Amino acid sequence: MKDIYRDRRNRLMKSLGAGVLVLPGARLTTRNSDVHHSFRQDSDFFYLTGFDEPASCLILSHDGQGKTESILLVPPKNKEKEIWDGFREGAEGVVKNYGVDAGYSNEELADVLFLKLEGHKTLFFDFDRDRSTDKAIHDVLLRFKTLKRKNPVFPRKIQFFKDELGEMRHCKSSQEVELFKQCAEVTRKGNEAVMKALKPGMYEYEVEAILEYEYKRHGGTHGYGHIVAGGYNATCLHYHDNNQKLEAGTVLLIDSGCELPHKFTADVTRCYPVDGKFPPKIREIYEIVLEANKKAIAKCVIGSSIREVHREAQRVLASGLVKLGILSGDIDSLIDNGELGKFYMHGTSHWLGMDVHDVGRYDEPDGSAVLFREGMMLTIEPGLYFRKEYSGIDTPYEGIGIRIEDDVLIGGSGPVVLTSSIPKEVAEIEAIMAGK
Ligand SMILES: [Mn+2]
Repeated sequence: MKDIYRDRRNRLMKSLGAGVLVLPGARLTTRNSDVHHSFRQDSDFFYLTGFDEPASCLILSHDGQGKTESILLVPPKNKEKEIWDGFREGAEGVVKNYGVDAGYSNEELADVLFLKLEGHKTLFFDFDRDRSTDKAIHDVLLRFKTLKRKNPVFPRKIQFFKDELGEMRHCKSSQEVELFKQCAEVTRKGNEAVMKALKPGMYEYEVEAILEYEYKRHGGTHGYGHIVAGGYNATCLHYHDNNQKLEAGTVLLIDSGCELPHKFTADVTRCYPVDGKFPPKIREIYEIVLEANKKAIAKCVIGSSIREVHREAQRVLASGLVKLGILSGDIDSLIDNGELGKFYMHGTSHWLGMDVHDVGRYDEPDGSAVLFREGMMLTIEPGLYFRKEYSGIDTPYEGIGIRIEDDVLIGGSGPVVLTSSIPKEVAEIEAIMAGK
């Protein structure tokens, strides 16, 4: 893996050109009192380093002739701190084990910045990632500016690099796709365990515990908060209370994905009947959403776009609502005039990778849609949500919320559904839940 990270750093600097780049990692954040939230490294930082300790900083430089240098500033070795909080690589460890050219203590940031920025005309830096690094950059530039000696060469130009890095992360290599498949497989195991355990009277948090148990015992965790929404709760798009009892005759919506230590995460939504059999009214809605899911997936080909995919999903959903007699009129008009939006109020897709809502642009500078290229990964997640409070329309489907979400790779010869092993056909789900 060392070589992968080094290669990414070199590619980034070669695409940016001459200059020096500063990228802080994530810090621990307080949960309460002196307790911290569990640490999650910043995805950009991890993508370039593979390094998982908090309060670290990466400095990359490129001399414009093709020579690059990588430096990591990390928590210093400290016997007492390590007794309490665990092992630290320290400045020497990161050179040895993470393939950077030099390591320093993060306490030396001000001086290392002064040393490493000198001689460079361009600083690649995104403000607002980390307040104290913002201040360190401000202070070091001020230090150069007020230097007594004549004309020191220091960066007088600051260039944001988030877009260039985002472009790199956007198209996944075949190796990255393989890593992602591991997330999809553990997520499948979580879903399978839920299907086997689900029964009326269980609580949403028990289902959440099953998912987390499967992810944890495979070395992972959740890539975002589990949405475990029984019955009516599924009409809340990002429901997260996960504390209600599951009733027979309802459906449980699970939107959850496993993140593994390489930081890729799956993002999958499935709906399971609590008592093992889809009630007819819910099934009518389920089949419409499933058709939208499949037809939208079919549009995931090179040269298409998230806009086209979304339109396709919207058309299927609007047609379905017309057939059920809930909406009436021309399909495209129902989409454009917001009628469909009363029941389908979110997008169909987002990019997917090391962040569940991954980096990558959605629009070109001229306002046109970014077209699919090989290696892009996205979600397909159409849904329908019936809540009079939102729609102002009485329907026989009040309280039903269905979403079916898969993770799709834009392949050279068509869409590759990376989560295809997680059942979504009604018959298949019912058979598994019946123990067949
Ligand atoms: Mn999603």
